[in-house]
Amino acid sequence: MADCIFCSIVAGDIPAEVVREDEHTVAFRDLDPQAPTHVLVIPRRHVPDVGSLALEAPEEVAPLVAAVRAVAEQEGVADAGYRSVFNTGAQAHQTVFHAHVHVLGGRAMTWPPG
Ligand code: D5M
Repeated sequence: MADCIFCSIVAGDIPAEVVREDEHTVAFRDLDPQAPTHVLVIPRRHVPDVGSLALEAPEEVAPLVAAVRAVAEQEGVADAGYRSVFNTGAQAHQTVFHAHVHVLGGRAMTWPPG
């Protein structure tokens, strides 16, 4: 989609530190990391949020979640525990309207999130 920064990363038009790719997803390091490990996992398909992915392409939801797990294992944070976050909508601090999962790990998390 034109003017979508994450579509540009998927297309290879702008650089990103890609850590994993498969048929359905791309995972790359967040520009503004909030934890020692902070990776974004996105569907290649442009949809604004994960709920839209579930409606438009439900067969791509499981690969997205599996990619989150694979990234956590690859980054060495799976055993200690990690957080997966879908910010959905402006009030929830979604700033990029291409579905993405934040994978955060490498430190103790607090609850509730801010
Ligand atoms: O999270 C959107 C996240 O996307 C935010 O943590 C910054 C990150 N971001 C934005 N542009 C880039 C590029 N070009 N590379 C890597 N990371 C990026 P949200 O849940 O929408 O607030």
